Amino acid sequence: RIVSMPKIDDRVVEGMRLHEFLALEEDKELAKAIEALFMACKVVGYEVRTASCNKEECVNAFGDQQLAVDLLADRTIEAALRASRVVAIGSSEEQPIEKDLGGSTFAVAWDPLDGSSIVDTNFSVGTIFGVWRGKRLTGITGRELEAAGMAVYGPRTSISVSVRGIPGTHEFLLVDNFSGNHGMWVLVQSFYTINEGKLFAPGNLKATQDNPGYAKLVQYWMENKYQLRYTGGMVPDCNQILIKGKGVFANPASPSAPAKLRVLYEVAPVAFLIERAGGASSDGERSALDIPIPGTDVRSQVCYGSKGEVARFNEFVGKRYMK
Ligand code: P6P
Repeated sequence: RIVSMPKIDDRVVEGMRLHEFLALEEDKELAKAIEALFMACKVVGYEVRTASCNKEECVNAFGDQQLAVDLLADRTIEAALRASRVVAIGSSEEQPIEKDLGGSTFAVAWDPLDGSSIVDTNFSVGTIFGVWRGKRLTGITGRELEAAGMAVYGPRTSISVSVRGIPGTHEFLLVDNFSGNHGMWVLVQSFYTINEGKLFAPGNLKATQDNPGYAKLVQYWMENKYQLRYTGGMVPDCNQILIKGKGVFANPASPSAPAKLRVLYEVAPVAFLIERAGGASSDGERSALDIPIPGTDVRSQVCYGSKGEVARFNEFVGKRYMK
């Protein structure tokens, strides 16, 4: 059942190269920022496969343990954005300050390696990025995003991206023909609808202990024989909703298991991708794109998926069980 069919852009075709896709974006500086992020993610994919997973003797400003590969990925992305000369401010989950990147036009937030705690088990991990116009990353919301993307470092390296001037969300695959340039980005599919379908990715299950609405919702999914697909990595667990064109991802909160996902680096950019693909997002009451971001450490519970699944999350869970 097609829930909604936003306008499809017939200029976007399977097999097109990244530079051809970005040529459709009228804002050439925005295209430059996206190109820099794709180039950085190509390198991060290589680093994930080759860098050490040893724990660094340090933690980030949020107190999270940092891996060598987290820091390497973070530096790679920062360097690429600085070299683009169009990014004024950058902030990452590893260095959650607003850093001057020497450019003029955009403010970029990124999670360099989301799910790095599962790199050692060789599960898929990813990079999440959001691009805003201007020179600040506080006092904003996801509603003002100019572009967002998430790279998935799995058996294949892909990026799902959405750019404001081009309808839909689009998946690019890194096609490495061993020609020595470490591969090229090729558009393999575009997403315009997220249908109702029985696939679920239930995060933060410990919240069912004191969030009865979530316990009821998980029971609903189980009783209705939904297909369980959950790895603990937000990027692959959310990207699958785009690829399969259906399903629901939830990471709710409860008094004993407070919200852990950060709005600036994770929740807002992924909400942009899902909603621009015809899906929905919610913090339990409203679109995750409307969550205010007064600071870099704002966290929120979140649900992504088809409109029906997100409505069910709002009905069962809402925000009545938050801390
Ligand atoms: P839980 C990984 O550490 C992460 O930040 C996200 O990538 C992931 O969705 C979430 O935590 C998993 O949380 O509570 O389900 O293990």
